[in-house]
Amino acid sequence: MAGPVPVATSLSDIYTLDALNPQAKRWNNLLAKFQSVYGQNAEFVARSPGRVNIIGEHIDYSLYSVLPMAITADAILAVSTDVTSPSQEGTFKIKIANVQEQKFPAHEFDIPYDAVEIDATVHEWTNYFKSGLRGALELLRKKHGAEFKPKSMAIIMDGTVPAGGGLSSSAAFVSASALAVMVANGEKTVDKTELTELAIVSERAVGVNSGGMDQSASVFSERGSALFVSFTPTLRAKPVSFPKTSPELTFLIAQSFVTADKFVTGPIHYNLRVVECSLAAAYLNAVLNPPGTSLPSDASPLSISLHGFHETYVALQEHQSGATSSKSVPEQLSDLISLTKETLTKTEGYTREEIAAVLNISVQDLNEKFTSRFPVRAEKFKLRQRALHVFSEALRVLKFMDLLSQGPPQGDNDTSSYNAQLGSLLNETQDSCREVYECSCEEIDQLCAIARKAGSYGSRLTGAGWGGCSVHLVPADKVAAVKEAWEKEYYSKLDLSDEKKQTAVVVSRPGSGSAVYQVE
Ligand code: NG1
Ligand code: MG
Repeated sequence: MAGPVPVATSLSDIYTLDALNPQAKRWNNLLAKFQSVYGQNAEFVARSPGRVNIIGEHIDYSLYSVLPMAITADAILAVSTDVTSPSQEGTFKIKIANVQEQKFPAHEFDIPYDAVEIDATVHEWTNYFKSGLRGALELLRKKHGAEFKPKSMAIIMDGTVPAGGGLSSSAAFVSASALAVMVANGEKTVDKTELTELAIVSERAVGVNSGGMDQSASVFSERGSALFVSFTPTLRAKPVSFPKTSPELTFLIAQSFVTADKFVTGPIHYNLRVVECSLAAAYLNAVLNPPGTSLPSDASPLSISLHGFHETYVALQEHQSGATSSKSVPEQLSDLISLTKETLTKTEGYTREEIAAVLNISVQDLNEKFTSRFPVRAEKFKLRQRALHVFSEALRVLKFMDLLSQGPPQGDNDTSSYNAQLGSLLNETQDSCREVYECSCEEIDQLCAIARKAGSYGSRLTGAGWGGCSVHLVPADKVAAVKEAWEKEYYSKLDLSDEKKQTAVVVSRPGSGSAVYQVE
């Protein structure tokens, strides 16, 4: 599972094994495009998929474990390093084009060896490549020393993960880019953990202060399995299979066609939630731990997380009582939910002044520490609601994992009630996202309500929310009914092109993670 990304897989395998695979046509098209734009053959193709998150929403950046799975839609990059270098000393060349050339215009960059500049204030598709490039070069420089000279590259990219749709087109593109750069610069094996960690940090350069779920799912996933991703003490990804059930379970992904653009709304949505969670951790620490306790700096986007608070709190309690805690993690999380309710009593939220006073720092210091790198716009920070969502969602993930590992009761021919238990956890997640974390939207709520009425066990938003995609746990024999209900009650009311209609709903099967295919 850990270990290297498969680098030597031959491209011809894809065609011979899957001659009828619609993907083969797309890959051929990519290679033909490469030939027509650059007048030569690509050397290799790097691929990374999008993902759907099954459960564990908005908790990765608080360092709690999540359960996503890779989907078939992906980013593929055809690459050659046979590029005339720029005349300027100390630079290398990147030529990059997209299969959809109208929407994503081609670019050429001369880049200094040690300074990949990214302007996160403009929303430019090549920023994602550059962020993967920057991360990969940092790693390569660490490995090979300061005199390392990056190779020039010519690239054609094709992406099928819808942008702004909650299926993580960005992580697919960044991970595939970082992988492509590693291989272009001669790496014969690429370690999955290294690749994921660099992709996580890289993506923050594009302006979103994200957690690590998407990149982990994109890199580590294995065909046929979901992926349990933990972030502490180190990044770990474990494939998880679904038990056999009857009726059989299917995941449906339904687009809302509400585009949630994190670049526009980051300061009031995503990045604000990251700040609220870190502030909640700091606040709970200041009130509940002994005076002077500082939280350990960790891998979360703002270096202190609710999970960091959780661990510190439990350790200090144990220390005080002189015993090791006999409480299980679910019990600890239940305690934290009660403590949060008692400690963070203001439902209307907390001002900067109020928080700074409790943390015993100035408002200026608070701004410097929590809101300077990724600006946010808010008068009040809803610490109570955000912490409650995170602790309860972390608990739901553990319950879901427990159910999966137990499987349905032995000998049951009809596992409907087991299926319904899985589904109701997803429904609880949606309730919490809508009411407590405030990251859903009317359209997603509608899609969920329609699906449940037509037979879905559990329906919820997936990814960041505020639009984008929803995921539904549906018995195989109800898939048609759910699709029909959506068409009648939702999609037919939107003015959709045929192309959009076709991508509105997909049956998702867990797909495989990052790989490189050699073109011979
Ligand atoms: P989307 O919006 O689906 O890419 C985002 C974050 C994740 C995670 C989810 C919410 C990025 C790249 N990803 O996913 O890390 O926090 O929201 O669970 O921003
Ligand atoms: Mg994204």
